[in-house]
Amino acid sequence: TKIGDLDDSAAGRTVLIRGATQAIRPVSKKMAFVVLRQSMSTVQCVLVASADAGVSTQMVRFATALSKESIVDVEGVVSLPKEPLKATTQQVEIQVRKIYCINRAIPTLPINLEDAARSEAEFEKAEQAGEKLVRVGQDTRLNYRTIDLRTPANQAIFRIQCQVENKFREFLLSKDFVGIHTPKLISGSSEGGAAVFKLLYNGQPACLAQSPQLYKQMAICGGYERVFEVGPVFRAENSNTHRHLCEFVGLDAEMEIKEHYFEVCDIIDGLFVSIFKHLTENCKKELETINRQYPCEPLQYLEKTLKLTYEEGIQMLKEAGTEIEPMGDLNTESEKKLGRLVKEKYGTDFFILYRYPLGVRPFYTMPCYDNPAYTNSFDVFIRGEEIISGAQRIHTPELLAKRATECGIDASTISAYIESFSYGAPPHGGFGVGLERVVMLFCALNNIRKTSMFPRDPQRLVP
Ligand code: ATP
Ligand code: AMO
Repeated sequence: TKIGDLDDSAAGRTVLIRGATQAIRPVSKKMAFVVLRQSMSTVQCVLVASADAGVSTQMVRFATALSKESIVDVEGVVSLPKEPLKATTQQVEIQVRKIYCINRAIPTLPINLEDAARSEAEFEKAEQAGEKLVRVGQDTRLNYRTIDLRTPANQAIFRIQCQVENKFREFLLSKDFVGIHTPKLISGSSEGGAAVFKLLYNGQPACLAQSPQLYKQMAICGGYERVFEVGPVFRAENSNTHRHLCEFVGLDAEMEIKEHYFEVCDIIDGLFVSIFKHLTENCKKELETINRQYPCEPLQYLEKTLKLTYEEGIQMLKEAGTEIEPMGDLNTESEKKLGRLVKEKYGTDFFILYRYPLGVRPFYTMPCYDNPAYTNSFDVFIRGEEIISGAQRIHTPELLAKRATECGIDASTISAYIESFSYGAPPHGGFGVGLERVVMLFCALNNIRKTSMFPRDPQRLVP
């Protein structure tokens, strides 16, 4: 039986449930409560010693001696509670007839699940009432991630993540994209810069792919008009921030462009509006569960995604008193401020900023035809933080080699990629999304480690 399915209609039925013992409350020698949990759902089981029910006092004693988080099988009869139960648990009880321990957890766990599941507001309320509760720090949670993952919010977060990934595939498949897989062991950098993990590949210097960039473009050169990939991305950047990981899940897409690179923006518009709608309409329980521990304002977005030029963005920041270098990159603080300004003016947490200066974009980015100091590129933001980068790409080998050299990349190290554009290459563009960032920012969580099941950051390689 699934605990989440138990409601009034099951009253009187005998059920067999396997679950984890979340809480054990002895009442007397003859009576005890055991709260059983399966993923996001819990149910209260009642043991009352009675000859009629075949429940002995030894059985009650056995149940009260179980350690928290042990795995048990319970056989019992579903009953309606005398008084309403907590809203977070199923509104029925199980009158236990038999209980078997399948696997016992150690008596004292390194973190207390009840503490790990509390919201900041609960801690503050308890403190004001003079109660001492233990806050479980981020590092401790990650050290004991298998326990931490059992909190309702964490159960919900990775279900949301799965839905985002699934919708990404579903939407792009419906638009005739083909799912591909590109190598993660590659010979050099794909984004430029030094942020690559180096290794030896049968004695030859190699590295872990910083993105599928070069290969997704080569797939377009290979005649696949539209491709996407979901796969790991490795960045050896020493970024100890709330939004950088050394390994994350990249959702990448690349497509032929017929007239204008806004065709890529239109795909992003349709894709993300469909993801947001799906989450809001079909993942209510998950979102409520996350909100209970991490309250947030629901994401505001427009039916047609707002697009602003980089210059308009800079202008808005200037008017709001931010000193800003017109051809430089926006720092995290300016991006967040721009997010707030855009929300005030246009009522959306989700927007596209396009036409970035050439100097702040990777070498493969197509310069604007009318003014090569700018590029046919864009970033996409949720709540003032970047979730996507994308652009039209250079599809002529001469310009590509020239731009690589200008950006300090030895063109001979990527000659196979550059040569691909000599054999007939259509105009094309694409984008890359960070999955963990989408979930973090959709749910307004404060740290990307909360949306990576086993995060890899500059300090962490285990568990
Ligand atoms: P992208 O790689 O597409 O640019 P990103 O969000 O990782 O995505 P970065 O260019 O790496 O963007 O950084 C954007 C901003 O984030 C930087 O301008 C900087 O302000 C901030 N940032 C990056 N790394 C760090 C760091 N280690 N510490 C503090 N801030 C950082
Ligand atoms: P970029 O480097 O901007 O672009 O990466 C694309 C998206 O990936 C996410 N991201 C990260 N997430 C977690 N930790 C990190 N260290 C990290 N770095 C980036 C962000 C970002 O928007 N090849 C291009 C994409 C393209 O043009 O198609 C690229 O890799 O959400």
